[in-house]
Amino acid sequence: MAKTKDMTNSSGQLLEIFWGSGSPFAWRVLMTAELKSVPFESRRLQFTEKEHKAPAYLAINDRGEVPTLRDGNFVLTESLAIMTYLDAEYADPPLFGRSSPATGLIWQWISVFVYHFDPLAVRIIAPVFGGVLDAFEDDIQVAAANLHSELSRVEESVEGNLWLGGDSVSAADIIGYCDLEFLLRIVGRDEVKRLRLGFDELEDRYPSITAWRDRMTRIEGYDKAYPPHWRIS
Ligand SMILES: N[C@@H](CCC(=O)N[C@@H](CS)C(=O)NCC(=O)O)C(=O)O
Repeated sequence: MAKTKDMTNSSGQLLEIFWGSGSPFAWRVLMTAELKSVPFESRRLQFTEKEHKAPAYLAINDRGEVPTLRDGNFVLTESLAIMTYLDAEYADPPLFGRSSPATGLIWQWISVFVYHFDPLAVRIIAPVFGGVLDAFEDDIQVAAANLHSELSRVEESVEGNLWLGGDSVSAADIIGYCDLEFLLRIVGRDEVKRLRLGFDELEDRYPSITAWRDRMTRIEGYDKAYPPHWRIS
């Protein structure tokens, strides 16, 4: 039976979500939990203090990555798995589709982001974090061009529908949105802007994506899940 919003687990505890600010993977999970009004204990880990590499955390996530969910004795890693677990435990609103076509479309879009968009985005993000932009500039330009092809597909989809999976917000929107916002934050840095990757003209180039991003900011729990340190810097 799906849980109602005020239920605790069999040990009488709220489930816990371990996360770090700015992680798109953790953000997906927090957005899912907030959208569903899941009662949970927030366990924020400070990356700067290496709290995600502390022995107590490695005991539940031996990769030392966020997010992790703990529900009583049950521990789950991997953001997609956690989103699926939350959807199964807290049915309302369903984020993986109300019909077979909707479920299929949602997974199609999740796959597009996981298998196509994200690997391209990493080809830009990793050199930025590594401080090796110049050495990778040619590859960054190729990755950016391919990312624009992916964004054109998203544009076409949200031109006809409000949401990627159809007529209600779904896991595909959450995953796509968090991944896109993370990329836009990185390509918005001055040192990346000078490469002219074409993300500055987002609103003109992708008006339907712009409207979709705006819709995303109005979903239930959006503000609570927003990465807190992004509000400051
Ligand atoms: N496949 C994992 C990826 C999680 C992940 O890479 N998290 C990053 C933050 S964005 C992390 O914790 N990195 C810390 C590290 O690897 O040291 C998921 O979907 O949850």
